[in-house]
Amino acid sequence: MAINVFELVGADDRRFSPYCWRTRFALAIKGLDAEFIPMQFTQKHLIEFSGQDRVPVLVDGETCVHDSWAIALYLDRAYADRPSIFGDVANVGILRFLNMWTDRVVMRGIMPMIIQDIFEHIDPADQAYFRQSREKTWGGRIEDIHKERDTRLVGFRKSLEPLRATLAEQPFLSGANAGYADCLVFSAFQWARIMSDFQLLETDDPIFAWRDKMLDQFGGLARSAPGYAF
Ligand SMILES: N[C@@H](CCC(=O)N[C@@H](CS)C(=O)NCC(=O)O)C(=O)O
Repeated sequence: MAINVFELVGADDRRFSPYCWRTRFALAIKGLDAEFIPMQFTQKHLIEFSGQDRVPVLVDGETCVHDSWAIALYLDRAYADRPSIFGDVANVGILRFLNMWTDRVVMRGIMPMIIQDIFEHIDPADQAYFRQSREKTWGGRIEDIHKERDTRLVGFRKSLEPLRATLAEQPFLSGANAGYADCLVFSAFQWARIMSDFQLLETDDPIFAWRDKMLDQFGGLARSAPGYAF
């Protein structure tokens, strides 16, 4: 039976959720196919059966798992005979840190810089919900938050210094080859690329070169998604 994954979709079939990208990459590492079912912000009834209102939601036969982190753990457990996402059990804690760092530092840094672009690239039916929920979270109007993005960019780039320094020493966070560590952090850049043409990175930044290599992993999975080509 096929694995189904509910994921967020914007206008023009933009599959932009960074969390759903983590699940796409986890499936790619395992070499598993899945059917992706698009859901707009205002179509939460589609995932009501999961008992919560966030995507990704993965359905595998009788099993339903939500939360990209829980999904990755599930896939490694359920498909233990396939390539491992986490590798040694000792990696789980380190990867959890990277999961959190991506959410709390990288994505929180990016969000106010691309908030207006996201607003403009979601389906018009979702815009009122997005405005109301995000303006509450960010404490201001989307248009005002947007105006500060050039100022925020300086601090954001500085916040990436540990990533930059690491990638100056080795090709990928996982070492010689890309692994789930890379997928976690890259998911934030993929989210931005799909919804915004704002240049988050300078082209001579080692992070830019790494991001480019990540676009080509898994047969060009990330590059082939509708988004901005840079
Ligand atoms: N910790 C969760 C976060 C899931 C999450 O926040 N998903 C977003 C999509 S990017 C969502 O469903 N948002 C719906 C909303 O904001 O109403 C995970 O890793 O899957």
